[in-house]
Amino acid sequence: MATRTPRKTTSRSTTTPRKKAASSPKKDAKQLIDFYRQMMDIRRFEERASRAYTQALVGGYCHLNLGEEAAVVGLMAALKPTDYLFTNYREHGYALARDIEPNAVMAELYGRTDGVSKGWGGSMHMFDVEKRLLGGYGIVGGQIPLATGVALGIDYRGEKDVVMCTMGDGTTNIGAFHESLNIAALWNLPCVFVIINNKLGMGTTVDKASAEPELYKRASAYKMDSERVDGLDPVAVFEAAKRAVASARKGKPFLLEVMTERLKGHSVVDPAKYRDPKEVEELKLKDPVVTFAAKLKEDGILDDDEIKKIDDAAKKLAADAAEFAENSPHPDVSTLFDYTYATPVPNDSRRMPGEPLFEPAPFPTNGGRA
Ligand SMILES: Cc1ncc(C[n+]2csc(CCOP(=O)(O)OP(=O)(O)O)c2C)c(N)n1
Ligand SMILES: [Mg+2]
Repeated sequence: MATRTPRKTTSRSTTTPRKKAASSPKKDAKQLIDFYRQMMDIRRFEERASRAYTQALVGGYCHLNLGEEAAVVGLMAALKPTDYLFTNYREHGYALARDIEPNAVMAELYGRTDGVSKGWGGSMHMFDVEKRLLGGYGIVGGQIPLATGVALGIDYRGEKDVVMCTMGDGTTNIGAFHESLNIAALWNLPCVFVIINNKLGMGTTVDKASAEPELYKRASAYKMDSERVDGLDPVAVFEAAKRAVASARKGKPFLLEVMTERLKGHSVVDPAKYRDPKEVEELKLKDPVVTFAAKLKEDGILDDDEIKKIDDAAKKLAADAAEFAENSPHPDVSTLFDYTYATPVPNDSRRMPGEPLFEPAPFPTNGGRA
């Protein structure tokens, strides 16, 4: 196939010095407060989700964005509502920051009909076409070729949207990561690949899993621009994500590595005993929600009362979502196969769990002769 040329762009390019965007301090303060509010909403939502899981109200697996709030909020703020998002299974925060109703996100965790995936997806498989969140994937790296394919579709149709595809550090050793980056760079696809480097893939540290632990450098193998950013600072993430998205919108895919922390275990049930207690203690000092609140206070943007009000509102949002989820009905089992494929597929099995794969063959009455 012929190499695609980058789409025609305006005068901006990643190599020209960037002009500082004009902004008023008041507008900046409003945005910073909004970032903090979103981070707090995610924090309290995840804590509530964790509690619901331990109360056996949530089934399956449940992975939380605790510690990754600044990364989530900064990234999502750089997208237009019409841009597409793919994530891994650690995606509740992304759904919230993408403006999906907290009630619908919590109801999905509970597996109820009012959930964003009608209760059939659960924690790992949030999907909302309207908000252009195309999943939620439990297979490590499963989202990367799909995101690249959507970017190809956008380019093919000559549209201006961008795809953002987030993944963990551990995912960069999956073949699909390399195949996708290669084809995206070769065909100039409008895709931002984001590595959420929380330094752990389950219990394995990055330096034990990756020969080149500075993961953003992997983009150089595909002549792709890349950057590493402090993922505990929502403003730094936002600025870096804006650069990455602008590049992708011009037909130059980008690899962004966001350095963050996983405050708890891999999933809710993981006690993370493999972590050094000293390191766990140090995590408290790095907590992005706490440090960002301190910064806003120091800069005179929020005082203690206002911080408490934001926290109280976040707790109420999460509690209300949990109550809503508990009262939402379970899906009817007859709808089990309704959303497997977007369009009907011949020969697709509609067996209920436990039903035999094949009807027993009829007993030959003619002794088996033709
Ligand atoms: C193809 C595949 N291999 C293995 C697993 C099991 N698994 C689930 S999560 C995970 C670790 C992924 O770590 P990372 O990409 O850093 O993401 P994080 O959980 O830190 O967000 C593994 C190995 C899986 N789900 N899919
Ligand atoms: Mg990780």
